[in-house]
Amino acid sequence: MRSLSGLVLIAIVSVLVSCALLGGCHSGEHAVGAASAGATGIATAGSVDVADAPPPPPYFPPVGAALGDMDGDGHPSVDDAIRVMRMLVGLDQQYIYADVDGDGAITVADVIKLLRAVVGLEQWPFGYPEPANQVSNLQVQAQSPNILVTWGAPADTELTVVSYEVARQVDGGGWSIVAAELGPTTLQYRDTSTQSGTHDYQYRLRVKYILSQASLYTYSGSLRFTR
Ligand SMILES: [Ca+2]
Ligand SMILES: [Ca+2]
Repeated sequence: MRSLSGLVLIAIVSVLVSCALLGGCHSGEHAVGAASAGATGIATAGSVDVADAPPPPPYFPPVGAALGDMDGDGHPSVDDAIRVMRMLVGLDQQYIYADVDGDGAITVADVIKLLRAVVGLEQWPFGYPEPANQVSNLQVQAQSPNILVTWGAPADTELTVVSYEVARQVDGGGWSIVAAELGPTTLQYRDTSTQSGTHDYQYRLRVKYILSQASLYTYSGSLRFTR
């Protein structure tokens, strides 16, 4: 199955390389000279044997890499494009670095744009991912018999928020998720499952964004609460 997937990918990439060179699948008119010069680069890069030596998972570029630079070497390559293709066809988890045109989804257009950069038809780099910022002003208040958790939406990012995840710790024990997927417009959570007696509660919250991005956790202060 693995080698079949690899062959399919090679076939698809071959078609896309043709599209990128001819400009017929995307946008169009480019100097013949540029396309000819690029063709040499593609032929060389095309010798990568995907079927026999797929790149090792998890295919995530290092922090700070440019969009589309999936292997983090600072340059666009067919290998980068293959990694985006693998996400596109569901072989790997999708990741924001593969969204080179920044439209919030990984599509064939991203692969074509990347391949066009490989042959010099697109300017490189395409830019950098938006930061997956944390929430602001996380607060907890006693509203007996519940605890109310409130926060502010993350600032300074254009990334689309998918959901918020809230977890709770009681008396310094382990963290348990009390709300896994609160909607993107939600800015509070009422904890109705407080325990009887007096306990110390702490909450942490993270933002889940599109394309498998998540913020770091934001931690509340500790609240001693009696029910
Ligand atoms: Ca690269
Ligand atoms: Ca895209």
